[in-house]
Amino acid sequence: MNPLKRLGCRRASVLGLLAATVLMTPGTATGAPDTAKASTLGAQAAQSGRYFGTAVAAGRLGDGTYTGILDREFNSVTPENEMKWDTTEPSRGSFNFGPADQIANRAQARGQRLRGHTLVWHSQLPGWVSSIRDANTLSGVMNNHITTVMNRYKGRIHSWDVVNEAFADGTSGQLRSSVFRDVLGTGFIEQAFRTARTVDPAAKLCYNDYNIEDWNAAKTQGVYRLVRDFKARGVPIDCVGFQAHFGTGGPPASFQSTLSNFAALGVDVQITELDIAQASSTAYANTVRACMDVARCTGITVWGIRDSDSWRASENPLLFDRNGAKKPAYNAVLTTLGGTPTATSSTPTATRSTPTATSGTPSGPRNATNAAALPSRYSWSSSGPLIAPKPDATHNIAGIKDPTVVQYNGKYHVFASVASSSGYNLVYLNFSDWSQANSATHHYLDRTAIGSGYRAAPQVFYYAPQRLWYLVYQTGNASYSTNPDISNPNGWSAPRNFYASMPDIIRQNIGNGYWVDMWVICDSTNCYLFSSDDNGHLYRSQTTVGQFPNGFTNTVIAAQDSNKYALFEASNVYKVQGSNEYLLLVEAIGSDGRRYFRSWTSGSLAGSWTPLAASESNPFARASNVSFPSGAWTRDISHGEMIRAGYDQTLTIPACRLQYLYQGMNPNAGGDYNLLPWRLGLLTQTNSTC
Ligand code: 9MR
Repeated sequence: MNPLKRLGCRRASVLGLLAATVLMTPGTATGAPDTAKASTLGAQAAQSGRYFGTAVAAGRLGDGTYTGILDREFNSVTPENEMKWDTTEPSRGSFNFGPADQIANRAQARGQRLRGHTLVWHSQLPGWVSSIRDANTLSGVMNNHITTVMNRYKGRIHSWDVVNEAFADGTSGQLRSSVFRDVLGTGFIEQAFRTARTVDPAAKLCYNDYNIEDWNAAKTQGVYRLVRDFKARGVPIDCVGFQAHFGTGGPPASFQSTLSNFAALGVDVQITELDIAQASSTAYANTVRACMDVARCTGITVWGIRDSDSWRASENPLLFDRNGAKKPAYNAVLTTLGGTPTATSSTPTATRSTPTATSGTPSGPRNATNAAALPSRYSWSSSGPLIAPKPDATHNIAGIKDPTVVQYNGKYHVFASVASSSGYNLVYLNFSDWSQANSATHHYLDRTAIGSGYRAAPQVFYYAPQRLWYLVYQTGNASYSTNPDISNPNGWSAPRNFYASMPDIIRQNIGNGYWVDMWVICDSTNCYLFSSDDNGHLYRSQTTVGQFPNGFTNTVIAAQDSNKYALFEASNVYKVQGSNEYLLLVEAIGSDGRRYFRSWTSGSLAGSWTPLAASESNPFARASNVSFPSGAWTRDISHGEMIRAGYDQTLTIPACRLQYLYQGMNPNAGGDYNLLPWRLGLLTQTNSTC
């Protein structure tokens, strides 16, 4: 929903300007893949689901040139030294997370992903550890270190270098001597990975090393045997990091084979510390191509930003010169990632993507399998108003709107917009039964870290891979907060944005509309963010399940209608339980000026949408197909949400006896849109055949 535009559009509809409007038959929809090219490394890498990161030094974060490039180009960050043992636990049991927090918090606030580097390494190890001679002591110390550091950043690190550089250089193919190997034996690596898995099961656990890029090297073979053995025995390991500190020639000829051979063991591979003496374009392009050509190569990190930031500064090994200007190798990398270089210069360039063609792709009839899942006509029975505003001394609420609801732990948890003359914010309530909905306590979320200011149209779900609740809402951008406990209103984090700014394709199509009603849904591979523009367009961006909530890109028009009122806002997308079908609902304004819902289905979230019950005469839910046993209190069936079968990010709904929580209002009310008396009611499907 949108706050400000309402006067205009409601007046238009009330004046009956639409009465003569012929409703467009189904919004044309396109599932065309986005082949947009980006002009920054991170944005371009994201188009293939990869990240492009850099090592970051906390000490340089005050340098504007440095942070300018960092935030423009990179979507993953590795603390260069700040998570190493000598910094995080300089003396036994005394932890220092200051510098690492500085990097982690900054990255998180900007939607950049984090790599953790590193938990167990013979170097940058404080003397108190390297002097331990007792195995029990060292074992406890190592486990405690892993546990404490990983817990600190739990849920925030996509990949952890659990063990770093454990193999010897040269021809032995064996572990190097270190306090860990010498005191604990070769099993220390397994112990470290097992401990790490129990602490943060969502983080990918990597073994990271240098000089393992050449398939023929003894060291490479040693690491390969370790990973093969771990996989064979079920020891947890998810990835291998190839540091890729190369000489002037770049990667060895066998590099891509090495990556593929490791990937074939069932692990991801990542390039974790890339730098190349003298930074030849060819050498960089060859390195990046090796990753792009291996499906399980999930990302690339360069080991610093400007040459002057590098640990090997005299070899000028990075992508930016000491002034921050892009070097030729930068363009080689961007091109190899699939992007389009702009002029090589130090001027920051905004991310640009070419809008995708939006021509409609007519979709075929629903196939037989899917047709069985949902009927193509609907009738409903509505409750009376179940939830009304509960103003208090500081919240002079006129309407409660845009509900989102999950059932969890025996309760309904409802979040909604609350509207007053001073604007929009959010409210939370829970209750065990609809009969108690009206007596539930309203918790105003402007009193929490979510904060005051414009927040509206929430959507709640549990993101199972991170074991976190997400509340998605609009703030002008698409924003979210997280909470480990849905029932604790004070547990929500401060808002963060999904996008750096409005995607270009939206800017180009929004006209006089508003960017509203963000909606996230995931399948097993990707998460999609839908949004509307009150101008006839439904947009869709995507990221991977692993990257979520970061990396939303590839924004396309998922559906459109030349009559903006026919494809207006408040879209919902659900997975239908027990079928391969997804259901799309979009709110429209009918020829009577009243709100109603149209529906479509698709076999995939990124596919095209086929009309289901999508017209004024055969609506999904409209006053005309709803009965009101307790009195016709509303003629609008407006912004709401289905009662789901579960509560996770798949947004699964039952196929039978659907229920829809919606906003309605006294049809005689009028005046200031923000003061309209919206209430929440519940529709129950009455024509379910199952
Ligand atoms: O870049 C890091 C440099 O600032 C430190 O002085 C150095 C100390 O060992 O570590 C550098 O990073 C290393 C990384 O942590 C592991 N692989 C090799 C990197 C370059 O030495």
